[in-house]
Amino acid sequence: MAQTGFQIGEEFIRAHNERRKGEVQRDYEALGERLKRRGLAIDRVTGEASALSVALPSWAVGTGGTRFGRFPGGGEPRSVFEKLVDCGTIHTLTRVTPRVALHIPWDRPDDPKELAGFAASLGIGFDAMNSNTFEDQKGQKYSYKFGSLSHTDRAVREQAIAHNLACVEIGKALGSKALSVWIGDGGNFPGQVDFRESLERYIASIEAIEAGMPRDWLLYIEYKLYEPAFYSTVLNDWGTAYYVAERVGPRVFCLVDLGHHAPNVNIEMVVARLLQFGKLGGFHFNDSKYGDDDLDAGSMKPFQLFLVFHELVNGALRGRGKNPEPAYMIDQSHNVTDPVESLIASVEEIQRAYVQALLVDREALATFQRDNDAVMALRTLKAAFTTDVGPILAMGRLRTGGAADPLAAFRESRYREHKGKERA
Ligand SMILES: [Mn+2]
Repeated sequence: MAQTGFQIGEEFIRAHNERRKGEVQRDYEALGERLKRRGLAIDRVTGEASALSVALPSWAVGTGGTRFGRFPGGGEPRSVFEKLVDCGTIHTLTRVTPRVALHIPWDRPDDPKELAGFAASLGIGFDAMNSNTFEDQKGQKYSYKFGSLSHTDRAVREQAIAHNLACVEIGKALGSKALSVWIGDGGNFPGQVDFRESLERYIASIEAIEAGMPRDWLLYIEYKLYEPAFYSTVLNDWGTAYYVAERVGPRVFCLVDLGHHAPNVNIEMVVARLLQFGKLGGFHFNDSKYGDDDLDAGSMKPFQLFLVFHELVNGALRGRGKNPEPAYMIDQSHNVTDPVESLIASVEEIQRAYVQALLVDREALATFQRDNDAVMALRTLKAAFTTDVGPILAMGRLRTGGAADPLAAFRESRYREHKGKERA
């Protein structure tokens, strides 16, 4: 069995919490008073906040990079086991990240059963499997230079389908129940790709993958506007993804990556539409200024994140319909920060937006919408968005055994310093 090395222990967290408990309690009571005046029971909100679950991507605990370089810090994970240790640490501190999404082949385990056992010893499990046919792997027969699932050559498509089914096989041993597929297929120049034929080939490949999955698995298809194909992308937007999901069948759902849209696209409306049509599978959270920047969730557009959760809460209140429980996952690239710190901060931002969305006075909002009172409708949303829900998040962690201030606890523990020595 692999070694965990240094870990942040219960005793350490208890001491950290002991120093902050009084302050958290006072802030919590004050906020509870304010929410009570708005007809909200704070303990119920705190319970819902603690029930949120966000999956961590195995690839994000290492330093990312751009095509201009990568600047790793010390103590980075060197294996999938060490990546799980870092993910387990984030769960230990935040208590809302019990699952890891594995990327194959970057984190292909030699022995999936052994990896599953190691994860269980850390108190975590596995989320969706993520396939990769957007780059060539050592020893593969055909190149994906001109596409994978939509390639013009049947042999290339079959190789890409086989890779996805291999991911499913690994996932079965790990206890995963879903496969996420994103492809880079598309064209860089006008005329390069036949739009219609390439989409038909992609759909046929998705049908083959879906047919090869166990009955209780879900298939998430992730669309993206552009990059690496800079002129046209085969699965480019939510409408196309919706069409594919609808055509292939009831186990196929659309995955919304916040960074995969043109600037200023109304993503919260995309979310509402997919929920309405019963085809929203889940999310990849991140944030961006210009394109698919993969910055930390909530760092650029926290109001947008809140509006997305507002629609998700609306959807849940209206009844899920054909939509599964949405799969929340972070998909970020940490280039200048400690990846664990960025992930802790992102988890907190995601949870914050969710809790703020729970505070919306939906009855008042419905009245203002009926009366066409735009000013008061916006004000109703802003009243929730501007509420400092920090005490709810902190109290939720105190009650579930996490750290009152997970980022501060991480630094106090000198985790990275320890790992720098272990992972020399
Ligand atoms: Mn993504």
